[in-house]
Amino acid sequence: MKDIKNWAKDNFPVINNNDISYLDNAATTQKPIKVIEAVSEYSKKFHANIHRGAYSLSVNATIKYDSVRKKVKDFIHASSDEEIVFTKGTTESFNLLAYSYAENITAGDEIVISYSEHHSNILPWQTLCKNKGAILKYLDIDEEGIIDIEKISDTITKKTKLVSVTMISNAMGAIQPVGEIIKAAHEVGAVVALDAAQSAPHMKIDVRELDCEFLAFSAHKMFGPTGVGVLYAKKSMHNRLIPYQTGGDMIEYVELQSYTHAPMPSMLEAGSPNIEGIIGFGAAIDFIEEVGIDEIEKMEKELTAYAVDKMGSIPEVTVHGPKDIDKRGALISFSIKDVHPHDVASILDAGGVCVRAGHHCAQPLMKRLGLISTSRASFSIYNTKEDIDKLCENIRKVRKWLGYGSK
Ligand code: C6P
Repeated sequence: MKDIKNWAKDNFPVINNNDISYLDNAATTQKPIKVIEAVSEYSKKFHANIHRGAYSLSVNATIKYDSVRKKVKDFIHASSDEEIVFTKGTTESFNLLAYSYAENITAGDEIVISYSEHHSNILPWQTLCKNKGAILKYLDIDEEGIIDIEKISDTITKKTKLVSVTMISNAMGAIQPVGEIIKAAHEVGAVVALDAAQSAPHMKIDVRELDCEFLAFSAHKMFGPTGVGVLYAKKSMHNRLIPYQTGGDMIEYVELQSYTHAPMPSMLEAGSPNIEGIIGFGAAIDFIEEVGIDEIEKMEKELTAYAVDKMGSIPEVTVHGPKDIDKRGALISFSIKDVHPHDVASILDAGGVCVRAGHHCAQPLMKRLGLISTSRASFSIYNTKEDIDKLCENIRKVRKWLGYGSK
């Protein structure tokens, strides 16, 4: 990939059709033509409901749909297709898990998450703890947003039954020490769920190497359609889970007053799924495989290092999160002295730069770090140093625009 700018324009219609530097990839990535065409081709030529029809159109749709499950399985190095549950996204994956695993939690048990979590990995556990009389505990973080491994044993104890943490913080960019956390959890017999929403698009995920029991991520943050996600559930956990929703496609037999459910993964996939979205997700995985996940990680690391340096040298700018680039994912949360992040985002927008501003759905994290909100630039493989230069050029204008003088 020599000329990324032209490659990006050739492959990503939104990048080609807008004169912008799109730096909100942690929120959602743009879709390559291949993904758009896969959805369109499926809708034009192959669409039928799956797992139902005796006719070949439906059988073929089922084959295409199930082939994506295999792609996802290979992508995260799971052991079997049965371990891959399709959901609407990371948020639904955690809600599903908290509901479906609830039978294993009783009063006085402890569930451990961290200050670094997105709300979707907080609220489902709050609800479960309230319903069961269990206790929700938080792993502490340092000032860079990294989970403090020195304090792990204060929080993960013999009472801990489940630990759920993010691999990369969407708000601070911190890569979390999940290896140590998984080890500590397993030592006390707890199971581990990982939030891979910000890691699956950027680095190799190997669930067997990680040795986690559950893992969640969203297709739309990795070049796929919105409304599609995954919950990986290790096979040895299947007998601990109960159906999340009931209805079509998740049953074996239905009697007047009872039913028996289908085996995994159907047990957790009630109703007609987002078939075209899942087909598009398959094309997104193909796209990532073509570019190469290691290549993506390498390019994004270079870009992030360049951006940290460049942004950090602008007076009045504070770059939040890890200083060590090896501990940072492909995103930078930043503040400009005396300027509200929403003003920053609006002024950058006027200069053709898209960044997110706010609490990034991570209010406990922001509060823990003494922040209310930040601006955030997040990168993907179609971004270039030119995008970072444009970001910095416009950051330099922000305080001027607001009448703070030339800094
Ligand atoms: N973060 C962001 O701009 P959904 O919305 O279900 O696809 O993903 C939820 C989610 C869960 N965990 C992490 C670490 C995330 O970053 C997100 C989504 C977006 O940061 C939207 S708030």
